[in-house]
Amino acid sequence: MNATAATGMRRRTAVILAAVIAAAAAAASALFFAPSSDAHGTAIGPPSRNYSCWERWGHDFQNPDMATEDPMCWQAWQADPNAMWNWNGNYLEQVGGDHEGAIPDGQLCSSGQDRYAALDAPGRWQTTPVDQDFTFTNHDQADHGADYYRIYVTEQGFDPTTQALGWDDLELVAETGVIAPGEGEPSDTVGTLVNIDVSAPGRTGHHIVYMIWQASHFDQSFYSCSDVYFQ
Ligand SMILES: [Cu+2]
Repeated sequence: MNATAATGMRRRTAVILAAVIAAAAAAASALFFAPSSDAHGTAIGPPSRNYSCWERWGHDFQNPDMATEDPMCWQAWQADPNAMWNWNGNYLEQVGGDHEGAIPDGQLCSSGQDRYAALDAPGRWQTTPVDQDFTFTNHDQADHGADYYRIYVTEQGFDPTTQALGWDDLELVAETGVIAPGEGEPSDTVGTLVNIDVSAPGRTGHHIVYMIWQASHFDQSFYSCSDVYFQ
């Protein structure tokens, strides 16, 4: 082999290596950021249980410190890491608007899906501090738009640390009409952030904010539980 051929060989090897590294990086980042072809969404402010656990621990989900520092996230990651990577996939299809018929009491946070069942567990989920008036933000990653959003907050007296959430525990505090695809604040990643003003007076301490997002591209209904602390 002459010197030119050897250089060419090294170059080809470098190109192949670069491609392999790029593919590996893409595979790794797919774990952290759901690909846009499969994009859906969830509440990011205050963050849903699964989004919150993914944000804090997604890069470090096998860290045993989580068991003591953030035990509800720990039990959720232990139950089904794959569900936690799919933080944006907590939805049902073809519910036909009958959310209460589709989701049994005690299973609202998982929308009745086995793989998200750990999200229904009562306990000391980490909370986001809020005032009685706050802005609720959903990340609509694929610009599905909405037929409507319904935002609920638990009644005063409900205790998320000991009770699983039922429909009777909720008060409807905000509802929107149709939101067109892309209407809202552009996200710095993909899709749109939809901000909804919420007012939930008369509450103190740990509560759950429950979202129903009826997407408009298809009969696809998203559900989420966000833990908040009214101060
Ligand atoms: Cu979707």
